[in-house]
This record gives sequence, structure tokens and C-alpha cells, in this order.
Amino acid sequence: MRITAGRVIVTCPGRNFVTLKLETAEGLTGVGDATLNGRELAVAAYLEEHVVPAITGMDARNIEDVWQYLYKGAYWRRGPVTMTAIAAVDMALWDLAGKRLGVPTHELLGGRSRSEVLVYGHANGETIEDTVEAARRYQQLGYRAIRAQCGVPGLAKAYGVGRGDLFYEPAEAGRPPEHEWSTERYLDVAPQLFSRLRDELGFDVHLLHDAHHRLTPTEAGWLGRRLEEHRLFWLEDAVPAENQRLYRQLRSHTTTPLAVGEVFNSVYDLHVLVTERLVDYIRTSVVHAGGITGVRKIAHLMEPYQVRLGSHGATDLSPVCMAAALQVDISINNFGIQEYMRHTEETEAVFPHAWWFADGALHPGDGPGLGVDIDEERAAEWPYERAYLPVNRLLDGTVTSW
Ligand code: GCO
Ligand code: MG
Repeated sequence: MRITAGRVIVTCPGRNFVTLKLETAEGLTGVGDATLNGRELAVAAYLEEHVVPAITGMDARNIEDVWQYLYKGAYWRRGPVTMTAIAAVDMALWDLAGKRLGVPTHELLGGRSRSEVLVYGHANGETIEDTVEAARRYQQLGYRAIRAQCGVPGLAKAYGVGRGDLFYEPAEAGRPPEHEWSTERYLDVAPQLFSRLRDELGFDVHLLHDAHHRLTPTEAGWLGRRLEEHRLFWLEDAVPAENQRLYRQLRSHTTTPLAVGEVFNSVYDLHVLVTERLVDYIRTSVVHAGGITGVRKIAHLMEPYQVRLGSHGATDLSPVCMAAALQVDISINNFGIQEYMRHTEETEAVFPHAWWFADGALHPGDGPGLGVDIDEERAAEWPYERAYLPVNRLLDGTVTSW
């Protein structure tokens, strides 16, 4: 099953997505997500200029060999652009493997370990009361796990509080938008939000929260302790993710479960966190961490340490990535939860897929391969638009983590 061609399709049905389509001599095609929010064309160029010419002619059945060839063979290792490109190839090869044998990819990954994939949705609002209302709406939609974020009084825009009820979308066209941040003001409101949510919703729903890399370990320890009584499913990205040692201090201060890793690309970004068991969940996604092969390597390292996978699944990860993530989620033993931010109708129309949502869970479907495709005619109706994630500043103008 020789790879004969690879095409990169960039489309913007409300937001940008990059998709790789590999073709084989037998006429089969496989798809992979290659979207890296705000840096889409860098991955597209890496694939078109460097990766596809190198793998054309290779045997599509040798997925591990192609992965190692692109990872070790490039000499320059890791990094979001290259690992996203490797992920796209890897997803497309697992798609082809399933299609060639006429089975869903998870049957080749060990089959099902569970009957459904628990997901969490995003409730957000300008005020605590708006957020409680949004959480209720998610419950009505069937969600059993809900991430809650609310505005911070005195700050014009807060992370996680977005346009519309269901579609939080931080990237904007034009120059990078600028947000402002005050940890002091945030720490006033965050414990109140969860106290109110538990008063209103009780303990029969999982609650999650994302601090988006903004706190010091001291501040995060203080917050984690105050949230303990509200029994969160997790507190995500409490401190900047790239310094694994910060979690030693944080872990020693709180038993609130900790999650980190949506910005990680490889096992080397998280091996200290896992082997010292400094966190409970790792959030690496199939698209940004080297595909199904990359995430399985990470999940297998985590398993004996009782660290579970809670994959990133924001709207900037395409329905192709979700299809691939669900193949992993349903098959590995140490699955925790899958993030599921709904895509718009325009995006759903570009990416027809077999996976489906019911009662707060996703199901991968039984389509051969990943069970997802790209409708290229529809994709062509939505040309690329440059867009950036926000840049964040403290109230005195200092750049800080967004
Ligand atoms: C999450 C994330 C997202 C990211 C976004 C960046 O937990 O879902 O933090 O909201 O900010 O995916 O592109
Ligand atoms: Mg996050």
C-alpha cells in the first residue's frame, strides 16, 4: 500500500482548519488534522515542502516506522509545528489501516475498553449567575461534566468567556487581540463561582476549571485548597505548563486534581509530571502530540502511575482530530475524560463524521478507519483568513501568559 500523494487542504468555515489527505496506489485515501491555532500555514508549508515529498513511495502499512522516520529522521525534534505535521500523517495512516481492513481504527488499537467516551462541555458567562445558567443549559443537553469560567469584575475580557453560549472561540481575524489580567481580582471570584455552582447544581455533576497558565505555584496552591470542598474533576493549567518542577510545590499544597498538557508535544514534556505523579490528568491531543502513535506512547507511560488522559478538544481541533481522539479514548485503559466544544454547523458540514454525541458522551461510530472525511467542495467555499489568539497584559501593561 504505497503512498502516492498527499494534499494539504486549508479551509475557514468560521475558523481555520488544516487537513492532510494521503492517497495510496490502491485508490484509498486517509485524512489527518494538521491545525495549529494561529500558525496554520507554518504546518501546511512543513507538510507540503518537507514531509509529503519524503514519505511519498513509502508503505502506508508501516505506521510506527513512518512515525520514527519523521521524528528521529528530521534531526530537529519536537516543537508544535513539526509534531502537528507528524500527527496529521499518523492520523491519515491509521485511517488508511482501518479502511484497508474494513474496520474502525480502534479495533486495531486493542478494541473497546469502555462503552462510551465521557465528555465535558464549556459553560461560561460574564457573571457568576450567567455561568450558573449556562451550566444548567449544558445539563439540559445531557452533559455530565461541565467546565465553568466566568468574567472577572474590573477586567474587560476574561479567558474562557466568549461569544455565544455554545461556541467559545478565542482566535480573531486582524491583529492579535489584547486582553488584560489581574490575578488578585481573579482569585476573588473563582472560589465564589464554584461555591455558587455547588449550591445550585449539587454534587451530581463533574465540574472543571481552567486557569490557563496564569498563576504562580503559591497562588495556585491557595486556589486549589479553597476548591477542595467543591470537589472539582480537575483544575487545569494552574501554572505555566513548560516548567514541570513548578508542579512539585503545587502538588504539595492541594488535593484538588490537577490537569495539564494541551500545549505539550511529546513524552519529554511530561515525563517528570508523570513519573513523580505530580498531576492527575494529561491533556495532550492527538493533533499536537504526534498523532495516535504519539498519544499512545504517552498514555502507556502514564498507565502504571495512575495518570489518566483528558484530551484537549477545543474548537481549534477539527472534527478529524476528534474522530482520531475517540479511537484512542475508547481503547486505552487509562482514559479520564474528553473535552468537547461544539463546532459550528458550517464546520460540521465540511467534515462529515460517524462519531456522535448522546447523554454526555461521545461514540466513535463503526465507520471504517477514523470514520471522518473532508468535503473538499464545501471546504473550497471557505478560504483561509489569518487569525490570532489573544495576547495578555497585566494592568500595568506587562505581557503575561494568555
Ligand atoms: C482548553 C483550552 C483552549 C485553548 C485553545 C487555544 O482548555 O480548551 O485552554 O481554550 O485556549 O485551544 O487554541
Ligand atoms: Mg485549557
